[in-house]
Amino acid sequence: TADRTNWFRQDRFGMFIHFGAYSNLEGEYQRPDGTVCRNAEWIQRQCKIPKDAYEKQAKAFDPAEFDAKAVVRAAKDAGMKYIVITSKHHEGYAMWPTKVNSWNLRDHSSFDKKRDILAELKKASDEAGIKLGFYYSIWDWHDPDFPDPATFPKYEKRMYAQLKELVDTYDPALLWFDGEWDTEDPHNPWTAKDGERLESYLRGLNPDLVINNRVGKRRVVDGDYGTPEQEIPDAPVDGQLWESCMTLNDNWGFARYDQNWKSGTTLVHNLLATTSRSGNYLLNVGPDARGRIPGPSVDRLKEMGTWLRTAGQG
Ligand code: FUL
Repeated sequence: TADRTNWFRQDRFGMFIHFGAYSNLEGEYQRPDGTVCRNAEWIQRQCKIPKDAYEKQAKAFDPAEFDAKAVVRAAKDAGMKYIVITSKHHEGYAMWPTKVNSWNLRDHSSFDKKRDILAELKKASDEAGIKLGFYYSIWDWHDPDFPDPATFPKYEKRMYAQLKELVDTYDPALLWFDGEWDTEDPHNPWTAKDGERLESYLRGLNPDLVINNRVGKRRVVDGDYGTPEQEIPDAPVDGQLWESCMTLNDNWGFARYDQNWKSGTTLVHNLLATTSRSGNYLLNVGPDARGRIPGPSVDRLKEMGTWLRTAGQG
């Protein structure tokens, strides 16, 4: 693992991107009775949006203004060295033209059929010397085979196929799993054994892949590093590598109503608190329905970069 994680231990500061079909709602769902329910990437579940209504809104998703070069520039200017983007969040919607199903940005959207934002991001990242990784949710709200232990193996096959597509097509440096838990969903069939099997499968595809601990059950032996969320632990967890992920406001996905932005001072403080404890800092942006990173996010990233360069570390 020492070799595999070399870059990860050096790079320290990354950009998380939460982008999916939920982004198209921009945090607000108007119910048939006219009332509005608010949430970001969990909006489908938290607002109990019926499947057909959710699919219908996804059909209109057209992030035409997603600009991979601008995203990479924003990351680089902030002093970030790697990017992790949601390839598939809990909603199950793939952000690349997967052949496994049609619930994806090419086949179920109003987006330009010739575009592939993961390919665009890969190219722009390579050109800028930035590493690219993919978040992938094991938990899947869309695939009917997920929740039933009897049909789960069928889902698992499709999940393996999607992950192979991602590795073969985009050669990611890192995979960031999520949705392995049973706290939110007591019926989540994912076990520690499933995690071990998946991890060795992925290592077989590419032994250099850096993988987070949510591939399994967040045990020290699962994956390469721990994933505290929205917190900076006092001490490293069990001597494991770790990366603290955090939002710039209160949400991961874009939420029009959420203007509770952290200050540049707080963000720099968090970055230093994390890295001084040998952790990595993965700071999130959530592009809007058109694919643009919100202005207040870009401003804060700029502020951090300016501070880092002034401090002579950028
Ligand atoms: C959590 C997810 O449920 C959130 O939506 C977000 O992706 C966060 C980074 O991980 O477990």
